[in-house]
Amino acid sequence: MDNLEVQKIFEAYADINADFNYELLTSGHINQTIKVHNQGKHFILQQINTSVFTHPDSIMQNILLVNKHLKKVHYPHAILEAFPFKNGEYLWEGQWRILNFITESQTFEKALSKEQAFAAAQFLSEFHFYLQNLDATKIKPGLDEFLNFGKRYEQFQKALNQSSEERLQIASDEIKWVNEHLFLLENWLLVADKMPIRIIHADPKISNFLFHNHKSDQINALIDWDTIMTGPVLYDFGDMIRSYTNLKEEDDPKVGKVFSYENYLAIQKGFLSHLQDVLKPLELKHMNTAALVVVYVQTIRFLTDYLNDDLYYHISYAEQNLNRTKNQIHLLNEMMNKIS
Ligand code: GN1
Ligand code: MG
Repeated sequence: MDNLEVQKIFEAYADINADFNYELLTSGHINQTIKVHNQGKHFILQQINTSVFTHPDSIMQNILLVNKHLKKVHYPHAILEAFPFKNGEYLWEGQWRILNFITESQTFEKALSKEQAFAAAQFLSEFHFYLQNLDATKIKPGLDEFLNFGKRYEQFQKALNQSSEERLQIASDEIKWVNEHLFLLENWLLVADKMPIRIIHADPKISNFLFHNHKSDQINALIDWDTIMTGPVLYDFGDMIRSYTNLKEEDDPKVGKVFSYENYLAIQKGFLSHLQDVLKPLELKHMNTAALVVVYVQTIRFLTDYLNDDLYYHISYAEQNLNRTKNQIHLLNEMMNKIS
């Protein structure tokens, strides 16, 4: 991505001033994100990875729909705004978009404290509370089979058949571990079909929360709405647990002191803060099952991608997907000692 290309795309949105400059933001694993400064203001210019998000139009429609609904119900926090290009379209060349940059914020890659974890879970809970009256049938499918966990396991099996001997050898311990813990997936599948279908965020990992730039346990906004879809709301709970209880970076392969049980309890409390009376008994009963399966599925996804020679997630070094796998396994091993 060179200077001229960024300028050319941004120019399709606005005239460029002398103060124009930009920087790449590198935390996401899928899309390419650029922070642009122009005419005294900041914007996000983002290239949607269309091999992952095969229906970018649907994603943009979902974002506009959720934005409109949250404004209508007076949601009290900053939200994602998408801006049209000069030609009136929300996507340029089918893949570039302009979003608002939410100022005075900072992001984290792992939680600092249980207070921070609680605040984030409360924030997500409130997000769901305000979304509950939005008609779920209006949400367009943007990502095929994202929540089909059985298929994730099939894709793992397929990768085992197609992978190089070398990677199969290097990852043999992790492959064995995944096969020995299939019961985590089976436990979830026993109840999954009975879960209410709601609108979910589907990617509430810590780096998708914008925290106040001076107060690390105050949240300005929940961003990255690309995965907004319909499904079990416990997926969001599970993914928060996955991200906010992990005391190490997502690709730290070291064993020991990975899982924070106090963060787990804080997230549970925060998640229920606005949803205690909204959730059905079946949902309340299976929070642990969901937390365990979401980490298990993420383990499978990282391992599958390693076996497939890193086709899906961006990597910055060769073993990163394997290290991500190891980290999820250590997290899950510690989680299983505390919850079941
Ligand atoms: C991906 O793109 P990003 O970094 O927000 C992935 C999530 C994973 C996450 C793991 C569309 O999210 O499902 O949980 O990485 N998004 C997609 O960090 O696959
Ligand atoms: Mg995402």
